[in-house]
Amino acid sequence: MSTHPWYKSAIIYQIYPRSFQDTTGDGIGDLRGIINRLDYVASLGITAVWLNPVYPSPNDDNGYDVSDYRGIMLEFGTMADFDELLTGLHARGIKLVMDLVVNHSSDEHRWFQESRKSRDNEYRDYYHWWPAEKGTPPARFSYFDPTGGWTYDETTNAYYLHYFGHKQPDLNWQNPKVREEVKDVMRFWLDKGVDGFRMDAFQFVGKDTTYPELPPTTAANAVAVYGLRPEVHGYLREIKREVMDHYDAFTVAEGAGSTIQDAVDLSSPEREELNMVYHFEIADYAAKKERFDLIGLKALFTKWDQGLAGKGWDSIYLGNHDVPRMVSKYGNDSPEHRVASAKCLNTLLLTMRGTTFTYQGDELGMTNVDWPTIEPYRDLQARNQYKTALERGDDMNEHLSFLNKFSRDNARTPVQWSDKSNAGFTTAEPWIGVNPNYRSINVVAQEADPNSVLHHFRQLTALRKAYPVLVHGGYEPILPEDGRIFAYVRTLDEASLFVAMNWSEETVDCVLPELFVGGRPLVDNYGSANGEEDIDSNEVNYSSLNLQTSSFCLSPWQAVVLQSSTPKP
Ligand code: TEU
Repeated sequence: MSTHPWYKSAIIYQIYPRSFQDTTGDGIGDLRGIINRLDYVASLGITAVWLNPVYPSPNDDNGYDVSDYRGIMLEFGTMADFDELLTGLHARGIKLVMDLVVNHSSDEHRWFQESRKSRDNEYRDYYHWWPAEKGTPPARFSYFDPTGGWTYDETTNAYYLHYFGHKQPDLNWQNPKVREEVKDVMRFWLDKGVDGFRMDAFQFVGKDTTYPELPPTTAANAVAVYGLRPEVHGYLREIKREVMDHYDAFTVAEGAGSTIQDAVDLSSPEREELNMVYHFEIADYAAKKERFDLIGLKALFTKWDQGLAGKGWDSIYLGNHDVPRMVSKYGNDSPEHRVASAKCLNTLLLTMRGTTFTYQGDELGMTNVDWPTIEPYRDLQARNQYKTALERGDDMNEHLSFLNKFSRDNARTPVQWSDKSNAGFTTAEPWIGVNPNYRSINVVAQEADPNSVLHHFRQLTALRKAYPVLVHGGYEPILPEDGRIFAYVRTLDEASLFVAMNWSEETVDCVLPELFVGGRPLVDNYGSANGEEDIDSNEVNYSSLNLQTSSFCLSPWQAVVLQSSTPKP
């Protein structure tokens, strides 16, 4: 009997409902769409779903601007649909993690509508206000508003603070009433039976309400300057004690502060704050470089693993709704290498220590888009960045190729279900364009192909469930200075697995640690899986692997998981 809490071994699948499946013919995904696809979701072998926000919202930031924390967005359906979804997931043994967006609300939330009415309104202190007679407020950065983090509001002649868009005013967490409201919202969903929360942008909830001058801030240093003020730890402990301790549910905060110590403080069990962190260092690392460097990337994985080992708990992810498609960013999305490299990246995700998160479509190897103009972009961040670049007089072709690589919309194109019109996502005009490669990259095609990214993904989830060493075991990097091979040994008691991946387009030789000479491959992305996901009865053709000597050969983007020659006791 494992003494580990369930969320550590959870295999989480992230659903961005707007782009998952439309059933009402309005071009927008909905809860019924997810309900209709539950058998597919379960077939992936995942054990939990993280649902991006489904609450009522004017959708300035696609649901990250919540106008009612206890409702369901009209386009997505009704509370009855939500209840049916939750029941359907639980019936399949799948947990549900909600997105909790409480650093800010929408400016259309009743609290803000009240707050802006007058300076003595009972909701005034739910938000951060700066009276205009004090002059211009001290500069604050906004992720989405190029004019800055304060917006002037005429009604009361004052500015309100927003670290994100101007329709996303930041809540004032120093006000105990705000914290009570949030705890009540959490209880509302927990009482319905949800199994956890992903707490959006939570590291930013603490603010110094004397509003001092702060160092100049950009996206690059916003976390260091604004993130994780000391009081945030207290807020988290309050939530844990007063809410989470009364349910079998977990919390993960988006963001992990700036240092490993921050992450340890947030996620170590003794401190009673969060159950795990979700840091940005790996996602941000590759975002900055034209072609990232594998040695650096491996060093980051090692740093985080070793920093949290035995102390805290990490999330493992390469994709989400805020970053480009993983196969385009870390792999190689050309027709020749897409399949192998997507499988390779999934091998990493499902063999690292931590709780693993897969973003919808990554189980298919969906890719970035390639849009020639700004018109198809929907994300307010992309549109604002474009406007700013235009005003600055930047080379707009260059800027568009930047957006093609890095925009959040890359991840938000609809899930590619089939080669039918609009990829089977909708019968109407989709809210955001479908990636034209849906004709070849889609679920129907991959179900029929035993060598697809999809079938390989299922092999990996089965593997992770069968080998707890992959979740809990120690991690020892092999060949850390090699620029093409990403390899490590995972060890737990007597169990030992060797993961070796070739992150390049060349054939390379890889060392085979002694323990694995004569060992057995459990998964190989070059082997034929025959559509069979049961690891033990899997008849895989591993003829390409010779494991009899102290080195072996890996083909381009080949990724294998090997079991040691000494059998597990
Ligand atoms: O993202 C917030 C967020 O913190 C990121 O912008 C982060 O700061 C950046 O990637 C650091 O490099 C969350 C949601 O995931 C996003 O979709 C929302 O737009 C945003 O919060 C506002 O709610």
